[in-house]
Amino acid sequence: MLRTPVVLITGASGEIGHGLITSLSAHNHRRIITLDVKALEPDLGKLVHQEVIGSILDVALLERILAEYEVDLVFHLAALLSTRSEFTPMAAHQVNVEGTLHLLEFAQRQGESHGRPVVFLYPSSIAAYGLPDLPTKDRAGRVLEDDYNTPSTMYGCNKLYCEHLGRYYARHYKRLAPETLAGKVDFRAIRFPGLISAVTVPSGGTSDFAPEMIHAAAQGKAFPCFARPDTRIPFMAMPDGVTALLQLAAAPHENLTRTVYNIGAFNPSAAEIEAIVRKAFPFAEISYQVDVKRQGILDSWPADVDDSAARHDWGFTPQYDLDRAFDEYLIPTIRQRYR
Ligand code: AKB
Repeated sequence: MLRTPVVLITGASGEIGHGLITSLSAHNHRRIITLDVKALEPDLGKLVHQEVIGSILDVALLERILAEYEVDLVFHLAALLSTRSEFTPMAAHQVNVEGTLHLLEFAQRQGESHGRPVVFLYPSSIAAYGLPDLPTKDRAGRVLEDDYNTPSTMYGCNKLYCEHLGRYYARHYKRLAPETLAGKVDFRAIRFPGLISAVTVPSGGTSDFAPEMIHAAAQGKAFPCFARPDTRIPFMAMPDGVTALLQLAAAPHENLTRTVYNIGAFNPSAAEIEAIVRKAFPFAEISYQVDVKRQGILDSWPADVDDSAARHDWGFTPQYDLDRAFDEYLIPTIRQRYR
């Protein structure tokens, strides 16, 4: 029996999945299979060929997908984010590391069975960095991919290790076997900054203070911000994040000089975000109730990233700078949403 070629999206009901499914179904001819423990919103569910409800840790389920479909593109989005992972480090390791290992092995087996490399897109994070203190963060400025790779969160450790696992599968898998088995997984990772979506609200992350502030203001809810006003990390509008994943997936393999790429768009402080939000929603009730422990995580993340490799190798160019992101995407869409 001929298997059908498809794209597989894990963690599809999360924030990135939302935009990715919409974009993929509009522009890509492959059928979409999703795998998530949570059901998709009904409107999104209509855009996919099959919605599999289940866990990436369920090997039997992955076997069934392997038997039925010819997967040649994977977006492995399933993960527990940084704040959530600090409360449940064992669960984080299971989902973020063991889950990724299962998916890499699944992609390897797919590649071996249909004879073409499986392009494997992995959203890593600025959490893979760990700056030891604020003076170092100030001095470091725009960090390169290989600098400060000493994360201080479970999530960051998980992401950094999975970047290495992906590189291992792509370049060195079973290197002592008589035949060459590496290269069946074409692993490509993006270190995402905090993503801000106008249509979904994040949960379990530490960069969440920014999207939470905007969504709370639009709903007329008071927002006690858990980050200090001078907190500065990189952010990006969700449509640019989704476009970046699709662009990297489509990039010719020979153009890629690395397996992991930084991407950035803007990096306002919490106070600068507050000022923009207040301009749009003058009655916003924003105060600061700093959570010293979560702040410690934010302080360990870089203030900005150097994304010249992504710009050079696969033409990454964000469409939304800070002003455009707020004026043309976030504020109008969010206003509409809570009308
Ligand atoms: C988080 O805050 O955990 C995520 C991330 C920066 O990866 N949004």
